[in-house]
Amino acid sequence: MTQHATLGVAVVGTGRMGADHVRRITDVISGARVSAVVDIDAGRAKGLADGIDGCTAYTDPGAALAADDVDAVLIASPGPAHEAALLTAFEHDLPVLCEKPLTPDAASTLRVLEAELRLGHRRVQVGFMRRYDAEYLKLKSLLDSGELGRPLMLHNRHRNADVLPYFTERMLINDSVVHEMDAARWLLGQEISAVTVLKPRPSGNAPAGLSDPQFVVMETDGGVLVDVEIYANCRFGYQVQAEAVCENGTARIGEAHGMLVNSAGRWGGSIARDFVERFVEAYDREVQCWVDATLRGEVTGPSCWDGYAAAAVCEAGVRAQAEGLRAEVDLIERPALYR
Ligand code: ISE
Repeated sequence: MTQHATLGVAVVGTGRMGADHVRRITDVISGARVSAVVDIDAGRAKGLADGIDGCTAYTDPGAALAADDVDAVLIASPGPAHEAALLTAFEHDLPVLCEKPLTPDAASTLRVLEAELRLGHRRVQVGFMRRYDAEYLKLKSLLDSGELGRPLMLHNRHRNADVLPYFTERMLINDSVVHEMDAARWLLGQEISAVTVLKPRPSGNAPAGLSDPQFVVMETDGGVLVDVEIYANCRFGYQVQAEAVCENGTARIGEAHGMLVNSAGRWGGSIARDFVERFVEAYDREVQCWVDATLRGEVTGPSCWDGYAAAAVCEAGVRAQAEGLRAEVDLIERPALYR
């Protein structure tokens, strides 16, 4: 790999997130350009590439990753396609930013982690973008400062206005609560050791077959309780909130207090429509940090270990959800590369 002064990025998968990242790299952040777009839909890839100077459209990730003008890869294809793309990136020793989930289950994530271990150095930053949100970052530094004493509980609310028709019950865990699983591990610096899932009666707004909302309770190996209300069809907007309860105080984020308007006998503000809007700055910061670190020859941010640990917690979560029991998380010992 020859790295150019401006990082040439191949974006693999140009659906909603992929197309948004193409826009971000082209128009928002510095130090990188999109030199390749890859999609099984040739027309969609060509449509995007045609609007960008020096960008080539591919349908085969292998061909794109072998190209001379590709220095790094951003993987935003559907989860089941990630493993093959990651292994191809490793063959070329290319730096990768991979959207969550790293892969859809713990066994395949472990295969990716082992392949990175064989390379002998980190190559992957996983797209857990909550870690780049300004409010999450403030909460993390407050907890790390010790000012509030030890954290005891972390309450979370994760609400989507609605979800696509193919959204399944296990996706409440794998696709949505996975963010809180990672955020809790990161905020607390602890691993999650067990998961329980409770279900109230389903909302009449939930599609048939989807028991929505659900209440997920996680225990950490440091004795903290983490709860998450996941409500995927709340209708009113997109809301992600977290409150840490500590020995000497509490701290809450995600109230989204932008402008408050008083008018016609009411007061209030607006609620984001979806995660692309709510977390736009976090995504920008995430991709900029990846580009900056890559240009410095470093790999920072959530690692394959974080991707694997989140996948293992998801697996316990899905078991707890299906069987109505408390499921323990099964983790391998953390390899030295990720300590
Ligand atoms: C989606 O995939 C995301 O990553 C969003 O952040 C989350 O809020 C949503 O529930 C997921 O489906």
